[in-house]
Order: sequence, then structure tokens, then C-alpha cells
Amino acid sequence: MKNKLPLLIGAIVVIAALVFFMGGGDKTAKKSGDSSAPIVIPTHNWSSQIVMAYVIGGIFESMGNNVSYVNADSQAVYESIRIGDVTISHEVWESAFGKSFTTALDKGGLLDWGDHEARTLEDMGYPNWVADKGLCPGLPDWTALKNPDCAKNFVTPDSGGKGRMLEGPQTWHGDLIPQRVDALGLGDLWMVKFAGSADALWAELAAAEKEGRGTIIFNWTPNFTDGAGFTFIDFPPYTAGCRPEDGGDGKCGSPDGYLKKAVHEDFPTTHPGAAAAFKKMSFTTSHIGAMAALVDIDKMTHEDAAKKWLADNESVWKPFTK
Ligand code: TMO
Repeated sequence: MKNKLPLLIGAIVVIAALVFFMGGGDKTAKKSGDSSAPIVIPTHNWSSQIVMAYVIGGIFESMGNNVSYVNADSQAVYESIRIGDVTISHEVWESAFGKSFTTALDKGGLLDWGDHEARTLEDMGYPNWVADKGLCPGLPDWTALKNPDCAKNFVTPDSGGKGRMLEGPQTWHGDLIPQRVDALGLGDLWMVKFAGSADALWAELAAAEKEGRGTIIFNWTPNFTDGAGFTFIDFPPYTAGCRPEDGGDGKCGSPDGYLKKAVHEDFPTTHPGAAAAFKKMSFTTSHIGAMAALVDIDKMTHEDAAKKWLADNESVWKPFTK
């Protein structure tokens, strides 16, 4: 008994210390009071979004946080954030995802975390050489598309004799563009094909130029094409409620849209430091265009592009962390 007591006390001290450090280490990152549980960042299927995921993850890591990445459907992600499976969304594009975002916001569990400085447009358009070659006189006014002599310059082997428009993956805009083509009375002259990926859109630009035929594709800004001579078609202006999903007749183009951030409602409590930084984060059109260009023009991996962007832009992002 007498000589076992120091051993017992020693064991208690060791166990107490283990419990203290493991428990403490488990719950708090060093300075910010943030949980060490990973911040779950979604990745989708266009370049700026994936690069920005790693940019923001890198910023959080620089603050001592843990992050994890999950590939997620770009509509379903808002429900995932609402129920807490995903922590943030950093590119909520109004035209493609406004409806899914608003639905989750109204149900509760997801917070609107403010807008980036960049404004957005997601719509059909063409590389400027299409106009320079005179393939559809009157563009960018959409009424030029009513001319059969225009449509015939956009025929492809798979388009059934109609002019072809290449829309993005259907997960972005659903049936919006085919509905619009019909609503505007263009369905006899034009058909809409869905691309399987963003890369298929860029491949189409190269193929059409090589073949000397016209091309109309879905594109967006901010993007790597911002400085590269791409023009969006002027459709009748967007107004609230003009889309079929909102009860409208569909005879409208896409909005001058927001680019929002969203978070799970617990994020400001579990990770107050990272949540405050994310609230301040705001990227411009040129920041986002550069993130995409590092991948789509310079052919870097998304991770390497993010590392380069962070290294080149400390004066942009460091203030978000302060
Ligand atoms: C959501 N996107 C930027 C592809 O339009």
C-alpha cells in the first residue's frame, strides 16, 4: 500500500494530462477559438469554383483550421449546407443556382453570407470571329437568330439540319435554354445540345474555328474568356418572374446576377475565426478570371493554381484574416 501510492498518483497525473490535452486539442485550434473539426468545402465542375475552393481552404489553413473537400452536385449542395453536411458555398451564381439557394435559405439552416464584388452573367454567346466572318449578321441582338441564313451556318452532323447551340451540363440550368429557344419562336431553326463538361465547351470553340463553322455556346463571366473576345447574345431583358420555373413565359435572357457566399448556420459558432474571414472574402472579376485562366489556359492542376494564386495575391487575401 505505502509504496504503491506514488505509482497511483503518477498514473492519475498522466491520465489527467492526456485527457486535458486530447480534449483541448480536439476542440480548439490555436488562437481563434475555432473547432479543429474540418471545414467542409464543396467542389463542382467549373474551374474557378474548384480553384477558389482550394484558395479558401488554403486561407483557412493559414489560420490554423482543418479543411476537407467534397465533390458535390451544384444544385443539391444548398440542401447539404442547410443540414450541415457541407459547411460553405463560395460561388452561388444567381442564374444557375439562385432557385436552389433561395429554397434552402427559406427552409432554414443556411445563411446568406454576402456577395463577392464581381457581378455575373451566365448565357449563350459566341467567339468574336463568328461575327467577324459574317456568319450571323445582326448579332449580338437575338433577333438575328431568326434568319435561316444565320442558322444554317451553325449546323453540325448531329443537329438534324438546324443550327446547334451547345449548352453547358444540364445540372447547371436544367431546361432553361431549350425552353427559351421555343418560347422565342426559334425552335424550327435551332436545337440545343447539352455538353457533358465545361471542357467540352472549350473544345467546341477550337473545333468550330478549325472547321470554319459558326458556334454558339453557353459561357459565363467571370471566366478565363473575359479578355479573349467572347460576346454574349442580347436576349430580351431578364425580369423577376420571367422564367418558366417562376411562372413566366421564358422569353428572357439571364440576369445581371450576384455571386454569393453561403454557410451552414452553425459555422459562426463552431469556427468564429474562419467564419469572420469568410464573411470578409470578396473576389473581383479579374481575381476569378485569373483563377480559371491558371487551369484553362495555363493547364495547371486546380491545387497548383490555388497555391500560385495565394502566393501571388497575399495583399488581397491576408486582410480577410485580420
Ligand atoms: C455556374 N456556371 C458558372 C457554370 O454558370
